Amino acid sequence: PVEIFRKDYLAPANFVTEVSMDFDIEEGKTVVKSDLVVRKNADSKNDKGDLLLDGDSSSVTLLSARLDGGEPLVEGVDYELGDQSMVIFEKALPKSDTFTLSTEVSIVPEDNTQLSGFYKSGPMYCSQCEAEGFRRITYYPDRPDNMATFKSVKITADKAKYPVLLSNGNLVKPTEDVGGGKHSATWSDPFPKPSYLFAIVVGDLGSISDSFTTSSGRKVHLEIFSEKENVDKLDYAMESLKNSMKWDEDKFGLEYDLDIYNVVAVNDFNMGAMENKGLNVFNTAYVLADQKTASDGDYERVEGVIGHEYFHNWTGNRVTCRDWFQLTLKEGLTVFRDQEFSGDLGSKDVTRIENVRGLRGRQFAEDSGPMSHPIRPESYIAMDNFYTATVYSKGAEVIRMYQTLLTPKGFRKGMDLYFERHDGSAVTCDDFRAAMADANDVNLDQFEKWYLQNGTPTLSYSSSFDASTSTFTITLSQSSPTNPSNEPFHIPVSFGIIDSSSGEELLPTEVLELKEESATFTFKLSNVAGKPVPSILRGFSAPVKLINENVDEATSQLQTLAAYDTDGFNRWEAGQKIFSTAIFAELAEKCDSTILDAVFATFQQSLSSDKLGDDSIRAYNLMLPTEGSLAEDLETIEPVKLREARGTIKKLVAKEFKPQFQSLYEKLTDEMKGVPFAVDSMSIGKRRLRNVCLDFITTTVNRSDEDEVLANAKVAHSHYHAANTMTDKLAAMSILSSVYGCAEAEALRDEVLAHFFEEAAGDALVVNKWFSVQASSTKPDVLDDVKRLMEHPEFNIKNPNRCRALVSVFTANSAAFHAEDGSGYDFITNVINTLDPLNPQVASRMCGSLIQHKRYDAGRGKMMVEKLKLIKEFDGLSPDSFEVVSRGLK
Ligand code: B3K
Ligand code: ZN
Repeated sequence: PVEIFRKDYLAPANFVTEVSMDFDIEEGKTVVKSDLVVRKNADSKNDKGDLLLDGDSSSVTLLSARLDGGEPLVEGVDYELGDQSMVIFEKALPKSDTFTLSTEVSIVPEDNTQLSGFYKSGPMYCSQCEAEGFRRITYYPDRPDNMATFKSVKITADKAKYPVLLSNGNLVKPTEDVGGGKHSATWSDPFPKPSYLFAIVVGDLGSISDSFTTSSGRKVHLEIFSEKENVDKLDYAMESLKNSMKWDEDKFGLEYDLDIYNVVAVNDFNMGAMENKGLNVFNTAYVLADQKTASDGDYERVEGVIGHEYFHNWTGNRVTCRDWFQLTLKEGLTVFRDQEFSGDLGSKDVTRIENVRGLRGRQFAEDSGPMSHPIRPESYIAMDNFYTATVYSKGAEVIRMYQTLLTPKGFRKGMDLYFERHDGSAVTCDDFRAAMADANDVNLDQFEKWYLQNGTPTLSYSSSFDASTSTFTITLSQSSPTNPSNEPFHIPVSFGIIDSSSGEELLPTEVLELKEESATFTFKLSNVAGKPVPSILRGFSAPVKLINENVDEATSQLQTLAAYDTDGFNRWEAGQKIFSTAIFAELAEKCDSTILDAVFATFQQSLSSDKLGDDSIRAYNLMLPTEGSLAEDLETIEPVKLREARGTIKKLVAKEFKPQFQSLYEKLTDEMKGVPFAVDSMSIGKRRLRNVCLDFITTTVNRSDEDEVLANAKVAHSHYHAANTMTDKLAAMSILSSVYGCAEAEALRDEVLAHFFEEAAGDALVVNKWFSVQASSTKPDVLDDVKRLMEHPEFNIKNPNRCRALVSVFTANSAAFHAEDGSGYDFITNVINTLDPLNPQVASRMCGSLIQHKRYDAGRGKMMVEKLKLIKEFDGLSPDSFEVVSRGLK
């Protein structure tokens, strides 16, 4: 495997500027003809003028190649073929500055299990080209800085089996019969694009359509396709699409540019969705939604991902990346845009809390392990490994910091300048930063450190108040414990001050800029009644870990913030910190009444007052931090002990507040009675809060008390059967899936699982949930269940959604996956052995479950390393898995 470095970027010696393609699809063989107009690049610093084309020889068979319509080129004389390339020698190229290369290749989409390139998914064919899949369709300079106009894409296929023929852009020649039971259609995309945005879809599909009139009055035809039986689940996606189009006009003045916007839902897909120009392809999980099959979380994801792919039309497609190292240029920015969109349509605070929970759960872990990389990586072997939480989520935080530093107005100015300068080109993260700096006339040189350095910085603070002069002093310091050689970052710290006794805000939010290792800021305060308490990093203004050096006061300060902070995010955050302090104390067997009292007081407050935010916020305030985010603050992770410690605190809370949870549960049940199903913030909030109550009500305090186990199972069982939403069903079923130790309760569990499966009636997304719920059970024998489920007729390792629903969900079930006997590690190693030859992209993600070995105790660490070594020796291991495993062994 070859490692590619950012510093080695060279513009190509030749560009393809115009493309005409012809796909002739037959069962078992698709022939692809391409005419590529090539222009020599006069500015190239390449010393050789050879025409370099990428092509994956394991997928593409070259049938012929000609230049300017001449005789077929001869291998070894005019060109050479490598494993991954075709090089046409400079001496064979015409002398003119532009010429045409015509190639004919064949591919077998039916055999493509990698789901990269052109492949078959059930009754349809579809493509996935990002990052480097186009080279599995034909020979081409498959790099994002080669932008070409795909002038004509002709598709021919069996008419009866594949009535729908789609590609990017506009339909220029509608479907017509061509004889032999076949028909064809021709598409043309007027906007130059890199090959990774190319798409083709062929199938027997149903659709819904609508239209959107842009702010300048152009009517755009919108159509969303899926397999026919799912057409009734497309309405929410369509609504979300129209909302996205409107939002981008209002917020950024960005209008859609083609006459058609097509979206296709595909069952076999490696990731979430793909922003191909005018023809988005989506994993069904992010498009289909209806009351019966989708949870509130699913609806949120549909809205978010539909928005995300739509927003790429400007941030990604109109302005794209010069090379793959710049991926965060489009991904970080587009995630930021979809987060803002979701926040504007729903609740800002809730969206922020959810995004930060996600960042901490996944990105912080990535950044502290062997896959840690800057948001703009310096090297890669398999680019697909770098579609990471760091590039996406931390990348979005970096974009958010520009906005925090420059204000939303200044950020908008920067965006405008970015498009003014770069529309239609392939650029770098430095170009983006320069646009932000120039539009606002500020210096953002130091800000580049966020692109250059990896690891999560620590931000510590200490504060004091001099009552005699009413002066508040705060000192901020930064360091990078995982990367001590890091130089200081430019960190925006949103900051305010709350009075501990009046609860009043003594200082409204200000943005402090920390550029040095350490800096001190002072504030004159007035009307101070109690102690001024600093509220730091409001809205989570930077992706750092925050540490309060005033240890003695920490808990009381957090209590003030949990009760009075005007910043919704920090109010939630304060509660979370109180809860983690208690859980860590319990883990160290040092949990005392001071911290427990603080935990109880925080719960009491959230339970008794509905003034601290809407029901969703209340729900989040009543949730303990996840095992994943707790693990991030531990030197050595002992997953079983961590689960126990968290469980202990949860039981104490459950016991203390059972009546309150019960009455809140009942109150919400009454309020929801007879109200028609809706997915607005209010309805979602009520369901979320009620299910948090359910979770505490059914928390078994004494496991050996069979009566208690049974009583709790009965509560969950009735909740399940009374439920009329997927959210409620899932909440109850998850609780039941962890029930054991009482035969009668187990019978209720099994009945619900069987009922759910039957009711799913084969609906793939619902069946995925059925697998996931069982894989995340806390039952001691969960691995046996998972192994049994691997043999279930509905399990299919080749379908990424199904595979992740069972296997990846199990690896995230930390205490079970990291079982002391190493059984979880054995299991995943076997899965990787089977999966890697079929689908390296999905397999390499699974290798990720073994690479954090340094974070675990010695016994576990050793076993994980052994497995990594074993995998590295697998015959024909993919470059994807090789890269992750090698990093894991470094
Ligand atoms: N750009 C695609 C991701 C492609 C992943 C390739 N392995 C989806 C997105 O971020 O919108
Ligand atoms: Zn994206």
